[in-house]
Amino acid sequence: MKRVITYGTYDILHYGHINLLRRAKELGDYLLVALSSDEFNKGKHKTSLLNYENRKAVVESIRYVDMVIPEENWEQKIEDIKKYNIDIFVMGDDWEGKFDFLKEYCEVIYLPRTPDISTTQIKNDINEKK
Ligand code: C2G
Repeated sequence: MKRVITYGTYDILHYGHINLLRRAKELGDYLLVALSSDEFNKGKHKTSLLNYENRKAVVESIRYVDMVIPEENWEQKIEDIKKYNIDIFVMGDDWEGKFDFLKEYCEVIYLPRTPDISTTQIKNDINEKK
């Protein structure tokens, strides 16, 4: 039973997110998503349109996702890997190298981001169409 974890905000879900989650699940048998809390998003200088409860309900409904836990700080990753017996940590390659310190605890894989799609772009498009 290979257990995979990934982290993110997952606001205004799009196929870039789905591509990431699908590939992450394909690397193992069980996928845990640590979903950024609204508070933590502030720390990432991100404001999500959808609040945590809303984003959690959406991500939990994705067929590739087995469990959603809150991401509340930058320091929890090592603890999460131990607590949930994680074998593989996955992130999009916009984070390439940033989490290599986790290699001491599990496999670290950065997957190519899906080009030309982002929540920021979607928000901008909506604003332009107003
Ligand atoms: N992603 C992707 N392709 C896109 C957009 C996003 O592969 N076109 C991936 C990102 O690389 C990330 C995941 O989808 O792995 C979630 O993206 P965000 O919600 O933007 O996550 P982020 O704000 O980068 O949070 O501790 C880590 C942070 O919480 C990561």
